Amino acid sequence: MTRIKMPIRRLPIALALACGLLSTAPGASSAAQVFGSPFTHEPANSGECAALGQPCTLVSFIHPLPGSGDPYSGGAPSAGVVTKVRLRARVDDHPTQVTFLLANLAAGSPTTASGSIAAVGPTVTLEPTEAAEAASGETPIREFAVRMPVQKGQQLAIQGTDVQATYNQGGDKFSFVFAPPLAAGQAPAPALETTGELLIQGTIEPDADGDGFGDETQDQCPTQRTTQGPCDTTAPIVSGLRVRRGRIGYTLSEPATVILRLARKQGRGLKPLGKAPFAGPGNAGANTLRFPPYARKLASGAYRLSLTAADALGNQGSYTTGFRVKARHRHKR
Ligand SMILES: [Ca+2]
Ligand SMILES: [Ca+2]
Ligand SMILES: [Ca+2]
Repeated sequence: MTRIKMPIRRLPIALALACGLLSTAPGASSAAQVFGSPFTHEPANSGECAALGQPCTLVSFIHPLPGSGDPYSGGAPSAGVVTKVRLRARVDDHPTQVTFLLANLAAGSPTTASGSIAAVGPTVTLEPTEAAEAASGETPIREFAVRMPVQKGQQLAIQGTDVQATYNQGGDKFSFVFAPPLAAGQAPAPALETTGELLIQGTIEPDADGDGFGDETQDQCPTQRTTQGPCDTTAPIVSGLRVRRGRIGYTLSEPATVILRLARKQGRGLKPLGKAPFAGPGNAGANTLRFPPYARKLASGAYRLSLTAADALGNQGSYTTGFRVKARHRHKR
């Protein structure tokens, strides 16, 4: 569990801008964006779920914008992956658990809304905060690594039983309370009531390849959906390409799409055989196939077989081999 200090309210506006905290302009983004609570407040009059005596879901609706404090209800400013959430929650005597969520929220008015779960993040245990509050005078802001694919406009949410993470002062209707809690995969449910600002903030990273991993800290290859490790830039390696007794054989270093072409040598040139290249099996390891029907009775002469092997990412390598067809002699007795 990481505890961080984020004295955002003391940041000058220019610095907050530089940090992306005022990211109100939605749309495609090429850098991480921070959205949600600016943490200008401490939890107050919170503990909605405990008051209801049952688990509940708290979904963000409005957060004050950093600096101006203007209400903003746009949720996530862009699509991508939420890679971190920060929560300012007071926890009394006993550790308590909270689950991070993203929700689709349709607010009909400031007091009515329906909500459904869009993504489920981790469930974490929050330790009591009394000692930290006594030492620093503030409820700590805790940061958690998450991986929640997000669409523009979705809202940060939490689910728990006994967490005090709202600033419920002055009658602000900034969040919606769902009890019973929202369940993943269920149709939108109506909110039970409203409450104050949910003190939660998220970091969205772009996800250019749409693999569900944030491109700045979770995905080493933002151009390839099939990998989160280093990019695959290697073409399949073909070994043992040969023709023997009417069969073609080769070994591939990785699965590939294999295209073969057959040509007959004529003088210094090559004359393609058949109208189109033909496909071969593309398994990693040994592969064999017969010649296509038009090439099963080849005239005597010299031939060239070329093979192109491409992996799923388009890395491709080309190989050739030559072979001869000898004239068949008829022996008369
Ligand atoms: Ca990605
Ligand atoms: Ca990737
Ligand atoms: Ca490869």
